[in-house]
Amino acid sequence: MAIERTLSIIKPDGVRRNLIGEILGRFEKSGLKVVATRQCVLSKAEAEGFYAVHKERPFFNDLVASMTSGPVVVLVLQGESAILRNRDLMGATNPKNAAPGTIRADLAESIEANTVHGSDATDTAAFEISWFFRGTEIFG
Ligand code: IDP
Ligand code: MG
Repeated sequence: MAIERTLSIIKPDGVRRNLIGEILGRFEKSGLKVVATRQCVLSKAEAEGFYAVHKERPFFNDLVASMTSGPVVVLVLQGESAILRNRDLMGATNPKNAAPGTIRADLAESIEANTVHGSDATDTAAFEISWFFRGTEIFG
């Protein structure tokens, strides 16, 4: 078991519905530490670059449109196995398939407006964290 860092984003639908505190509370109650935070509106270029891995997918344009539709809260979470623990807290991509008690099951509106992003592996976590934060902005 290793201490890891992972990138989380409270997506525009979550910020719009006043869920920032609810979601941060779930991370903190689970024992993950919030070691960096930033609120911003993603530009189209930032969202396209961040989600470049999905650029051939049919939902790519809708994904970029929804991620740029309002402010997001970008977080770095730190803890033992943080990447997998965050994915477990989030639940499945489609809220209809998400386990009860997960963020997406409890709070998400749809597969498009699914409220949170979370890195899915060590390499993507490193890329995604560096996309948003300099080392000196992370207080782990
Ligand atoms: P993840 O967010 O659970 O890691 P990914 O497969 O990485 O899921 O997809 C990134 C985001 O793209 C999802 O969170 C969701 O908002 C959107 N997305 C994924 N699959 C679909 C789909 O089939 N239709 C519409 N949007 C989708
Ligand atoms: Mg993903």
